[in-house]
Amino acid sequence: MSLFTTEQLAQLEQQAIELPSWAFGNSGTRFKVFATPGTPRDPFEKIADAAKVHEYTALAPTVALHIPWDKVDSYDELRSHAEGLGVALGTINSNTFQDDDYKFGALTHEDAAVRRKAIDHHLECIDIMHATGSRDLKIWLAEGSNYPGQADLRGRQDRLHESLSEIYARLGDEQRLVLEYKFFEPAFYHTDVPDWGTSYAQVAALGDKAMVCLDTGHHAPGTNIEFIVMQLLRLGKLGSFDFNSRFYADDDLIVGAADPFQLFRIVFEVIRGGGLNNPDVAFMLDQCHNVEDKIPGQIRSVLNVQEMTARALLVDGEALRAAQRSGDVLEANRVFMDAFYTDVRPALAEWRESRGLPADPMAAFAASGHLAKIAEERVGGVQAGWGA
Ligand code: AOS
Ligand code: ZN
Ligand code: ZN
Repeated sequence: MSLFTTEQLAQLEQQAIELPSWAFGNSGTRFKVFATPGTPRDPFEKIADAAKVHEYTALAPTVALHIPWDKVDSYDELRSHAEGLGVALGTINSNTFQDDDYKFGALTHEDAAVRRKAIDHHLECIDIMHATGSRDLKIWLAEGSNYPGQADLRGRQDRLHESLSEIYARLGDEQRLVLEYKFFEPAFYHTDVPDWGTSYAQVAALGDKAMVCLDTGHHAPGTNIEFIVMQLLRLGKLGSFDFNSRFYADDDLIVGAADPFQLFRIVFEVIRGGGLNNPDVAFMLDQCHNVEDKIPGQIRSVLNVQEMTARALLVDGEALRAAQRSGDVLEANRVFMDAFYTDVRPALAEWRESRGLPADPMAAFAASGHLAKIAEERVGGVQAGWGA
């Protein structure tokens, strides 16, 4: 007897997680970036690596790009390259955090010329989205200030609205803007989009095609993230997740590694709020693999999301509601924890095999010798990094 019902298996089969192209490049801390042989040298190779993750798991059919890191001469060519490998191009991430001009802001800058440059960058991203067939433009802003008094907080919020309005007006009918929030870093006193409330206020003022992006690493320690997930779903404004895990700050570690229970609680609220396999809610990863191999790092990540989704699907909703209604605190908690403590791995392995996938994608990938093969093939050129 399978652990899962047919309906639960159907949910698991539909699950799709978007991979970030930058996860396949070399990354590190401000102290050192460790290079790995075989690291992609261009966006084409990053997509080939992402396609491997999908090949072994059937969980990652799309790849998010970052502009300018993934700029190419022909997006048609990049698109057919991806399609030829069985994946599609996904979210386009903008970048207004690397130019000297943006030292004091981009979309919020006091100087109209700098704002113009930042807005134009986003309009270029929308043009690229038409070529790549992407739906979402994801905006994360590195804007803020370090010292009290340094910036006019209110003026910046007003300019942000004006800039976003111009970008929003350029979106096609099927396109969306997702605005990510982050409570600190690179600025340390204030950030212009620090929390879900600010992101919500800004996107609500734009219209239906603007949504909030929730990066799990962008909250103060102790924040109840699943509550935010519930609220945004309730408001119809949860556009996407950037999944990763953290111990201290924005660590960008493998999702589910630091706190699998938190991931379980988040996915439970996603299911409760109708967000699972709902095209309006994109599941993306936003991670860096500093010391571990990148392709298996991504395989581990999507499997972690799948495992916690499988566990969350096992919560006995009726029993939970009955306990909640009758005020049976300990029974409600038992029902919830029973699902969390269920080891779904053997059942998932069996189910994968029944679909022609490897029972253990990590082991199958390791046995394929693919990492050694790309290390040998990808010589010459410059390895991609977080930022190139
Ligand atoms: C930055 O902290 C954000 O998480 C961004 O989503 C992302 O890491 C960056 O934009 C890479 O594209
Ligand atoms: Zn992010
Ligand atoms: Zn981040």
